[in-house]
Parts: sequence; structure tokens; C-alpha cells
Amino acid sequence: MNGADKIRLYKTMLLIRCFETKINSLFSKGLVYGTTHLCIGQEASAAATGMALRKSDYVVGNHRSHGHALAKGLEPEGLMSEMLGRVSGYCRGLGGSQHVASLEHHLLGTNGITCGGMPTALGAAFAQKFKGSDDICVVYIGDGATNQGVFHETMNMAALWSVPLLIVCENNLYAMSTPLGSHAAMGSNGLRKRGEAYGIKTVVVEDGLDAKTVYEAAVEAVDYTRAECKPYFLIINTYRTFGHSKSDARVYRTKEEEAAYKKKDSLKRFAEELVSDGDVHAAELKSWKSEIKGRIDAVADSALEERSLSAEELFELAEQTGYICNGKRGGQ
Ligand SMILES: Cc1ncc(C[n+]2csc(CCOP(=O)(O)OP(=O)(O)O)c2C)c(N)n1
Repeated sequence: MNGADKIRLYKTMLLIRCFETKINSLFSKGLVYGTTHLCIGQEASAAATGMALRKSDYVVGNHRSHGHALAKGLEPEGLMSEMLGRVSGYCRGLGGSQHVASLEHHLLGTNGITCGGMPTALGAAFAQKFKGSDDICVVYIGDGATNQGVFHETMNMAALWSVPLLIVCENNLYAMSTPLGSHAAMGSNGLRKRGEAYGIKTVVVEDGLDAKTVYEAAVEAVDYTRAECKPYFLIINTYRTFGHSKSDARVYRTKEEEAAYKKKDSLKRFAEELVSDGDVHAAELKSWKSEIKGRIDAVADSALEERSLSAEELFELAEQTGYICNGKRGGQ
């Protein structure tokens, strides 16, 4: 990686960290609707995979996808407004955290249903092959999602149809409170085997908190998926610093484990490396931090000033989309 790429990667990670930290504070004040799943701790995975993609590649997210969206190029302004239910959000504030999409950025949607995005991503990847395009589609899932039936159906079809689908599995060790290695939910503790079983090229990034390593693995995965027009299963070992969602007291893991991962924090580590490798001065790092934090604070302040869609606009929209037809709801 050259110096410019390292800096771009670090700045994206920092943007995600600042955005998520702000969401955490807004949530505590009751200003974010619904629940929210933060990716603090997992920034290297989102930023590195996003950076390895082209603008024209497609992305499908999961419930923990604010970082994926920012790394794909969505602006914090539109994403913040979306999360706060405001009109200038990417989905006019109707999607929120778990259902944000931006077709302009080829983000086909985040998804609150565990593993729910995989079939959509399969379709998008198939469409690229069908059109003769060499764009690919990336879908983000967690380790727990690999226990869903739809994971296996999609893996099977992806291999069968040989489509350019990159499945990024962010293994943060827990699915809500269920530890991956506990045999409580997974018959075999073998994420790798789950890719290989379908004849899909599978690679594990053992240290997914090392941003440069994740980036190199992501570039390799993206290049293979594009050049070979085949699926690829990239497992990134990572750690979520906070709880599963906002109502999680984290009683299923020890304080010692959390402290050990805190020491390995990807942003802290990357910042130290950038300084010791001479890519940047410590003072510059400090100024980026306050610049990005200041931008996110301003973004949140201005989103909070905005209005949400009115009831009239909602009904109009429902008529336009066919959800309400002749005064009746769709399907009735
Ligand atoms: C079909 C379905 N079942 C259960 C849930 C509740 N749920 C939300 S997230 C989650 C765990 C997902 O774990 P994982 O895929 O490992 O992702 P992580 O949260 O660790 O990022 C569950 C069970 C859901 N949203 N959808």
C-alpha cells in the first residue's frame, strides 16, 4: 500500500468511528428512532473492503452497516438525516439505520433480517453477469448469519451460476449473545468449511483488526471475483467494541476479553504505524480527528434542525408506490 492509500484508509476508518460515536450519543438522548447496531471496533473491515471496490460495484448490507455505507461513498449528511428520520435522508427518513439504500451509490439496501440481503446480492451479481458487465456485488453478513437457511441456498446458487458475488463475513465472535465457538448455535465451528463446502474460494483474515492486512485481502478478493466471475467467501475476524445493539449489558463476555481487544484497537494501531512509518506526523493525525469530529457534530446539528415527512406526504408516497390503492392498503 502506498502512503496515500494508507491515509485514505485511515481517514475512512476515522470517519466511521466518529459517525458511530455520535450516533451512540444521540441514541442515549433518545434522538435515534428504533434500535441501532454500532460497528465500532470493526471499522477496518468496512473501510478496507469499501476502498477495494469501484464506484460502479454493488453493495448489500446487513443490520450493522453504517460503516459499509460510508465506505461505499454515502455522505454522512444524508446518512445522519436518514438515521434521525429526517426528509433529506437517503430514503427520506423512512428507512433508518437498518433499511437505508442509495441507488446512486449502488447500495441496494441494508437489511434488518439476519442474512436477508444475500438473495438480493445474488440477484445483483447475476444481473452483472447477464449484462456482460464486470462489476461485482458485495454482501456483508455476520458469523451468526451463516446459520440461516438462506445463507446456504445463496451459496449454492452462487456457486452453481458462477456469479461475481463477494460474501464478506464479519466474524465478531458473537451473534447477539451467542458465542461462535460455543456449539450453541453452530453444529460445527467451521466458517471456512461453510464456504469450501460449496466449492467457493474461501479466505480467512485472521487479524481483521490490522487495517492494511484487511485491505490487501479485500483487493485480492475483489480482483478474483471480478476477473473470474465467481463467488468468493472472505471471512474477516474482528470484534465489536460495544454490545450487539443498544440494550445489551454484554454479560456473555468477560471484561478481560474486552480489555484485550481494546488494546488491539484497529484505529489506534494504524495511527501508531502511520507515524512510525513516517507517513504522517502525530500533529496531523490530531488535526484530522478534530476536523472529522467537528464535521460530524455539525452534520448532526443540522440534521436535528430538519423536519420529518408530514402525514400528507406519507400518504402521497404510499399512493405513488401502490401501497395504498383506492384508499385500501396493498394486498387487501
Ligand atoms: C431472521 C432473523 N432472525 C433473528 C433476528 C434477530 N437478530 C438480529 S441481529 C442477530 C444476530 C446476528 O448476528 P451476526 O450475523 O453474527 O451479526 P452481528 O450482529 O454479530 O454483526 C439476530 C439473531 C433477525 N433480525 N432476523
